[in-house]
Amino acid sequence: MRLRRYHDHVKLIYKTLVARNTKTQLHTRTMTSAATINEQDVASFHKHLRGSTHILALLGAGLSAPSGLPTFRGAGGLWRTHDAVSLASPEAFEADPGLVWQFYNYRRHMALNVNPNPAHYALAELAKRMPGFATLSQNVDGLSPRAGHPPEQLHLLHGSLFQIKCASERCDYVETNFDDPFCEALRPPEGIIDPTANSVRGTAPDISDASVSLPSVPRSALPSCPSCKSDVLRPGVVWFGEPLPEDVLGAVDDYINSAEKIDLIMVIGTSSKVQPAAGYVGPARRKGARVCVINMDPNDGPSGGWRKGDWMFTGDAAVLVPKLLEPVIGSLPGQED
Ligand code: BV8
Ligand code: ZN
Repeated sequence: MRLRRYHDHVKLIYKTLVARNTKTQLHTRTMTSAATINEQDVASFHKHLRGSTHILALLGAGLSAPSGLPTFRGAGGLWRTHDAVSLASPEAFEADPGLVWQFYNYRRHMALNVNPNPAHYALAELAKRMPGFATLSQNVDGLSPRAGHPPEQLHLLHGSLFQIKCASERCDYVETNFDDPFCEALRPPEGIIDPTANSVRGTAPDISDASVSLPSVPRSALPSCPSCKSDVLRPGVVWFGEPLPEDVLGAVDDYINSAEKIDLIMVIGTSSKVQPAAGYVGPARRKGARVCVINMDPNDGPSGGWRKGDWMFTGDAAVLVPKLLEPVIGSLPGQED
């Protein structure tokens, strides 16, 4: 029952997100940096890709950075005076659910006001053309679904900003929700800068900046669960210290255990610091996979370290992923040379 409800919700998220996105065409990236890549490495990678049937991709916040979303590391790691990781915990929600909701309401608003980038589309295209391809995403921003990534080949390891559930562990209420703001109590006060408005993007401080005053939101002002009515609603994401969704873990294990061999795992835009997500490189290697890391920072290697035959492509995922997958997906619309 719970599993079917979960899948119904995921499907609903997809339909809504894809519908939302067909409106806006692929648009030029906001941030690109010429990637200094070695053409020989690209050639050897392309040769291996052409011979591959079973591929995994492990995604992190760096994949969505070119769309304009902050990562967890660096500047994005701090929301007001709070370290994002500390806000993403049951303890923080217990202590101040209003503050944690302001944090997630802000991230929902940001995610709803940016678009997938060519890397999201390239991975979605690979999934459509290669049944043996599956994506393990740590991202909760909904951009892979909006890029039309087939849901059965996309495993959201850490949930989604657009899934809402009851905060009580005894209640299995879940809903799909794109309201922005999530509720009236979270509507930014008048005169507060909207960080997604083109006119101000990145120019004026917004509520993620502690210098902008933000009224506190009492627990009583937060929507309560329409099912058990005994607790408030919370974001449907996996917080630190919480287990990953059983059905998602099950689906990923099924993929790995049923694959006779795995040819390749692409580790894209992640610092590989969070477990168990980063650790999937291990079982993939044990199934024969070669590892390809795509990251802006050459120091952010795969969990478990480098092995002979691994590829490291340093640069912007939005530039590199379409280029590296070209032999299978061709060039994306608007990317033709
Ligand atoms: C659990 C959802 C157990 C919420 C997230 C083993 C060892 C040590 C610690 C642990 C361990 N096992 C478990 C732990 C504890 C913990 C953990 O891993 N802690 C870390 C900090 C050490 N793990 C957990 O708590 C997990 N749960 O273990 O439960 C359990 C079992 C049974 C019963 C009870 C409990 C749950 C972890 C999930 C937490 N939720 N997100 C939210 O989003 O708010 S994690 C969140 O942070 C993201 O989802 C992601 O996973 C992580 C951020 O990492 P990245 O995505 O990699 O982003 P980051 O900013 O770090 O890096 C960006 C990268 O992109 C950089 O490399 C940068 O160079 C690159 N980049 C930037 N721009 C570009 C680019 N690359 C290419 N192109 C660009 N343009
Ligand atoms: Zn409930």
